[in-house]
Amino acid sequence: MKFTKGIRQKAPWELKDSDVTPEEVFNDRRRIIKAMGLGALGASIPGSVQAGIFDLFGDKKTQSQFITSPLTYTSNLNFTGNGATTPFDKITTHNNFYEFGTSKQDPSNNAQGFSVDPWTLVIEGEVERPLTLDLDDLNQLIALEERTYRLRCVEAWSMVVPWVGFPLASLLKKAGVKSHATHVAFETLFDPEQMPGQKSRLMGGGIHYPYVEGLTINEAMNDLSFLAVGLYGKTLPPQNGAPIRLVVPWKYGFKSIKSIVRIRVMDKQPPTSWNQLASHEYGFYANVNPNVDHPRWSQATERRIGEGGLFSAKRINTQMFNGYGEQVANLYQGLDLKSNF
Ligand SMILES: Nc1nc2c(c(=O)[nH]1)N[C@H]1C(S)=C(S)[C@@H](COP(=O)(O)O)O[C@H]1N2
Ligand SMILES: [Mo]
Repeated sequence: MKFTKGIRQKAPWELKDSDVTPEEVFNDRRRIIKAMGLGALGASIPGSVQAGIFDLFGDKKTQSQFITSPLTYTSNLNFTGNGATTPFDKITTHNNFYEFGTSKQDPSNNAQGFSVDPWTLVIEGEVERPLTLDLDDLNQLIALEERTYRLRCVEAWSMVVPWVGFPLASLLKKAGVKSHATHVAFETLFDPEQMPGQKSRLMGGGIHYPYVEGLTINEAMNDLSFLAVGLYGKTLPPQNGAPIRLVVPWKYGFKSIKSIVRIRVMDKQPPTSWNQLASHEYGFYANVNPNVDHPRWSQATERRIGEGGLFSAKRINTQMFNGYGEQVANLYQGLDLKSNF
């Protein structure tokens, strides 16, 4: 829960269908109110507030405004996005990263001081060779490739993101998964000094931190499961999950855990943050499925961020497995996708 200038901002688990659909309109309305306030006050307003009026015309943020550095990679031609890539300024200013606050603008505003150097990622548990990787290892241990994937949030919005990274399976193979392993657990950094949402239950949306996620071993070894260290050719901006985050494009966005410090191979299903918060609404599998509605809203369509007009985003049909069924449908043969959501 968050209060912004008297307007109560609801967390996703509180939203109703009528709340979810006009989110962009809601945000634009807030900007207009801000802008109208400015009009009434005239020239006497301070510069920081004045910035609000330019928001109305699109607060474009460029790559140079975030601390990112160029990466060396090759383009994977199987995942090019066919030119439909969401603009950089949308991908980096419309975020979910509750460690930095629950509104879409909070992460880009509050995460800029987030320090990821030094960083340690451990791969442990049911593996032959546990690994401890530092920041340089993340960008150099495995050859980087660019893959443009669709990202579909459970809140019914989506983007198309040109990630840079490597398959999760490549890393797991380096560690050597033991034959009886069944699942992989992921954990985000816990650092309340750097992540204000971890200090305040109100700001952190009620999640029990650290944020945790998980996959079955077969999902983790699927070629689509990707560890991203960059987007648009450069290292990840903090709000997108620097220095390394998971991307599981056939599942709802909350599975794509950010700023990972621990990967633990396990022999049982691990707990996951959104499932812990509201188990009747967010399952372990969380496969994108237009035929299974969220208890409070439809999943049949989605708003494609950055496409459409100033006050709306283009609405398109949601695809089964977010359109990646050819690569992953075989993982779920015999599983009832309605009850195993
Ligand atoms: N640690 C952590 N990871 C997270 C989240 C979060 O709040 N904390 N939000 C998730 C959700 S709901 C989505 S939709 C995606 C959004 O990724 P993006 O901001 O890069 O678009 O990140 C996911 N990973
Ligand atoms: Mo999401």
